[in-house]
Amino acid sequence: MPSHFQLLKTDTATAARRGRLRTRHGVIETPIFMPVGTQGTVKSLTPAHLHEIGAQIILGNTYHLNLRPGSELIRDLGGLHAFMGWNGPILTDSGGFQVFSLAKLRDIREDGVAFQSHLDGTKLFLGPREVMGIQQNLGSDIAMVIDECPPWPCERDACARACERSLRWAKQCREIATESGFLAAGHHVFAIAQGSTFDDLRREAAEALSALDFPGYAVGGVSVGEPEPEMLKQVGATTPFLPADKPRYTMGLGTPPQILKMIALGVDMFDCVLPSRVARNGLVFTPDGPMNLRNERFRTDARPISEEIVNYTTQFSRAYLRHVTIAGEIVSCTLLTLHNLHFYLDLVSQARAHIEAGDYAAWSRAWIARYEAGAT
Ligand code: PRF
Repeated sequence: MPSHFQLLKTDTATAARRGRLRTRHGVIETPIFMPVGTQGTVKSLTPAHLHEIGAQIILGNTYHLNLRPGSELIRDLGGLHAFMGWNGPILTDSGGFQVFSLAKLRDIREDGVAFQSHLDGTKLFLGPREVMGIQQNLGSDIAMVIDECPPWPCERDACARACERSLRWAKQCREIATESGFLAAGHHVFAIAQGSTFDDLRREAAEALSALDFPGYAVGGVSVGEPEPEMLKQVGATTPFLPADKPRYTMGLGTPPQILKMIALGVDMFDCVLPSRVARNGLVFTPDGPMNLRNERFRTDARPISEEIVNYTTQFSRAYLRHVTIAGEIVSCTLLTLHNLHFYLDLVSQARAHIEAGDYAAWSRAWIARYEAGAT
């Protein structure tokens, strides 16, 4: 059993796990949701808010932070933790995925991806050496390898080539992190298993990466446009072939029910822009489904968002929250983001308690049924 990850309990009815992951900036209780702070800030919140809602780890992004303000600048100012005033753990994505979704004129080569910045068109290149160097400059507690995420749908041949390239890049990232002392200093590097909708390619990727003995593993290439049953199938085709004693992370998802379903498949870590992004549009989560506060029916509603959930935002009436949202007041983003991220963190905290209690399957089934019955 590796010392950085401890499996405290494995559910008997599902593949859900309760674990504990040690990092240079503290311990993470899993399953966990990680708020997204792409640009060195979780949009509209301060680190004090993040502590208040119980965030244990947040995400940063190599692609964005390297373009602006630059990873050397962040390194020279003490690393990302000091730069942004967050002293808890930080996971950074490697940037490859963001090149595919954001950059102009990208060119995948055998040694990495050449692209033009979406900000000013500057020509740049990211390969294993570059992404590990940037994440080392940032001081990431968990650095991700560079991978190629095939689009959905994807031809089998193209997917197999993307998997081969991703495996090669993962090996190189691990070697670089070993040579530079990054791994020995207690930073973790997670590999990413691709394979799109092809079960055998997913299994091959998971097994080949497992043999390389990474501190943790991600399931990549899911939630890229495929329907939910397909997404669950892909995760289910990957997790059984990852080492049981290492943390597992599905990148970039999902809705509250999807998170509970992924936990049942043995996933320990999640990140998604959904709760923070929709908050900036007036949408809040409740145990009875999402609620759009812009709706006219909340104009005079004196009740809080939810009677069952207590956080800073639930002291305000729906009528007030609707008013500041419709008026375009900045505080709406802060209050609604705080609520939504607290909702996600509270959900995974309940999941942890139910895995410990041994009733995760029944609890999550009932939770999802109520959420879906209320969703309009
Ligand atoms: N790879 C990386 N980052 C990601 C993804 C991926 O496949 C996804 C896809 N769900 C989101 N973010 N490196």
